[in-house]
Amino acid sequence: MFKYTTILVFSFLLLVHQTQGSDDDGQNVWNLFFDEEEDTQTPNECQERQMKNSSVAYTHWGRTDCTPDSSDIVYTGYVGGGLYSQYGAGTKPLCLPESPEYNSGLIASGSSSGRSVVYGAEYETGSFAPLSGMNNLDAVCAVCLARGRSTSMMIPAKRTCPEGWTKEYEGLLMGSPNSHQNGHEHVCVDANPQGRPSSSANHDGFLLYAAVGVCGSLPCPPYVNNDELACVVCTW
Ligand SMILES: [Ca+2]
Repeated sequence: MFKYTTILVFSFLLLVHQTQGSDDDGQNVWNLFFDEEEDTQTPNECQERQMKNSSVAYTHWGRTDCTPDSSDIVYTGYVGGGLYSQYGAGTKPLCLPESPEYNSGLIASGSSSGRSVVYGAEYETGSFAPLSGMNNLDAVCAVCLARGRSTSMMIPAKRTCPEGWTKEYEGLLMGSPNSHQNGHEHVCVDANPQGRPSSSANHDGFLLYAAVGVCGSLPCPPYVNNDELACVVCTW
């Protein structure tokens, strides 16, 4: 039965090829089964060419450098966002450049009234022993360009990337505590963070706290109640 079915399918494809051999659709059907290439590039060469033409930017939170031999610095800056104690403050962390440019045509009163107010960020790690020395330092950042890659992702609660992905950096998942009015996004801050030099004054602003997982709707094991969550940023 299989033998006759095979002959029947082969005859049909041969007919398609003969009657529509010059037609693209017919050729595509033929190529699908017989793996004929329309050009001389192998699939690997084609993929390599596409990858060389692609690149992706990601933010390296907590440091002003990028992964050596993997990514190039686009710009460095300071982490910023909404004030921790204000409802409605911005919830997405910003990587503000070291050299801002202002448009004089779009500046009015110099007042924060009726504006969305952006603050610098501090690490709030006074009660988190591994990074207690960073407490109150202003958080820095870098935007990095990963050449030859096309996408990036942050994986919470991981230190390693899936097979085939490039690890850009690993770090500590940080966010805002439950008690703050300004609940902001979690970010993956480098495991060896830097602070802006001479920025240890406690100004507050957009605040970064270590994030922990809580058992319940999160299964334990494998998660551990109240343990700080790692994170990793990967590119492909
Ligand atoms: Ca502070």
